[in-house]
Amino acid sequence: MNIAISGLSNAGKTTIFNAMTGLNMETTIYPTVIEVPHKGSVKVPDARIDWLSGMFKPKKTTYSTIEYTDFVGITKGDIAHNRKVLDALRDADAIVDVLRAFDDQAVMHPDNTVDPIRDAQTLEMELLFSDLELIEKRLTRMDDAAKRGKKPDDIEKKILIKCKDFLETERPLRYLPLSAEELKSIRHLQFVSIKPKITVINISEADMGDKEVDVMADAIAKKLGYKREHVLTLCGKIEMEIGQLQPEEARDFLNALGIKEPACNRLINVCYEALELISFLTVGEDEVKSWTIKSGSSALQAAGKIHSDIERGFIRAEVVPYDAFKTTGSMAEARKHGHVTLQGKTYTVNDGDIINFRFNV
Ligand SMILES: Nc1nc2c(ncn2[C@@H]2O[C@H](COP(=O)(O)OP(=O)(O)OP(=O)(O)O)[C@@H](O)[C@H]2O)c(=O)[nH]1
Ligand SMILES: [Mg+2]
Repeated sequence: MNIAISGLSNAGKTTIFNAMTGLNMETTIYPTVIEVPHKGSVKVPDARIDWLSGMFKPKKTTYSTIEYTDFVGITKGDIAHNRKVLDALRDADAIVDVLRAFDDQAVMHPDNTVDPIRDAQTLEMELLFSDLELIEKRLTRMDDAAKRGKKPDDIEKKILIKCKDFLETERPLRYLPLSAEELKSIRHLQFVSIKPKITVINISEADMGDKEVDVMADAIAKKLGYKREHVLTLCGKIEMEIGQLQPEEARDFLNALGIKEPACNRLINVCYEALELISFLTVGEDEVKSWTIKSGSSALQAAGKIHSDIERGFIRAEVVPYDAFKTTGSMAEARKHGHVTLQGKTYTVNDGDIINFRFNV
């Protein structure tokens, strides 16, 4: 899973990237110039994998991973610059907008004042403009080709016009209902406003724990039409410090500040929720591993995630829910208590299912 961190310059993107990854990229009080985006991978913490690993003592324990990308800021009205910035996040599964809400005279704001709602609107509009530009170019190219005698792809053209009309009402494509077929026919264009969006409000150290912060998050969610759960508040500066600490020290620091959970974990949870992802688990003496799949996936799709051979030769999936397994303590006991079931290809996988695939190639 690839998550792109986006925002205006100096919003705290790199600070938050560091907080999420534990890396230590340079943060500056002026807009940064980098040619290549920062990338960093982190493992997705999963207490179930911790426990299963302790139990099976496998040679290898593998957690799911998330890759974060951090690049330069989006600039209001600068289509050419934004094209470059947005091209770097075309592969991302979701966009995290960082909105500046912290006060610091020393850190310049591209629009001079701190106003997270305005900035959220700016960022959304720049995504719309970028997608509109892409559609217009594509339509012109199709018309030119038609003039040269090439038969236009009427289906694609119709969907492009539908998207264009929607964008012109100033709404991002993620809210346009499209059929699976329509989505497939425009996938190659890699629209940016179609990607799920998560918002991080970067607050001042002094505002941590302040009720006003929740009021601000409510207002942003309402104004932009975001799900409230997809709007997080955190103090980038403090979270970055936490990210640099050893786990033990981090825990003491979090306790002292009254922070229940570090923002890196909170953001991962929101990403899973926003992208409708779940995990299934495989266990054994060799490896205990977590696999990330779309919620609603079938056993056959889960098998394909592991290997195309397992998908092709699928016979049955032996499934035991993690909680049931944990209470019984062993596969034999789980079986005895009837927690292990045999499922076919169309079984809908649940979060936390421990699956053993029987297959034949
Ligand atoms: N006080 C305070 N300062 C912060 C916070 N987050 C970031 N900053 C400061 O704001 C400045 C900009 O932070 P960066 O993380 O470099 O911002 P950016 O969005 O990556 O900026 P560009 O890459 O230049 O677009 C730095 O001096 C940070 O230390 C915060 O939560 N509180
Ligand atoms: Mg930066």
